[in-house]
Amino acid sequence: MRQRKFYLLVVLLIVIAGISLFALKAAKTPVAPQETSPAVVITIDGADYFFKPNEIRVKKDQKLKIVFKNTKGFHDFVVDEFSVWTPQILEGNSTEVIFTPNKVGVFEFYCSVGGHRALGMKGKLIVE
Ligand SMILES: [Cu+2]
Repeated sequence: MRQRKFYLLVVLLIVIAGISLFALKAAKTPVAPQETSPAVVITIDGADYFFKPNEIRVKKDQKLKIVFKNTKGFHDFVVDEFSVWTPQILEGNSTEVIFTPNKVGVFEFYCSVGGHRALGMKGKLIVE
């Protein structure tokens, strides 16, 4: 009987130790891994009906942050191949989009509002 009590005590201690270790490990695990690679920031102005600059040259797999500033009209910034699509914004506002071009080539960026693309509101994203 005495041996049985001792056995139960040992099992209980092992269980408590296990729970404590698990709790300690859980507390030390970071909530989310931090994104460390910095983005190259490119500012593009948009107006009726052009982008400035209208040519961007970047490196493949380099993270980009496009800051799109609308200086006149109602526009957005779109690159189909990389699923980039900012909100459509009013004159005087700006918006941002972050993406990483993962293929080499020349891709068109454009404004998807009305017929703006056909009116010349487009440019080239050159990925090298
Ligand atoms: Cu536009």
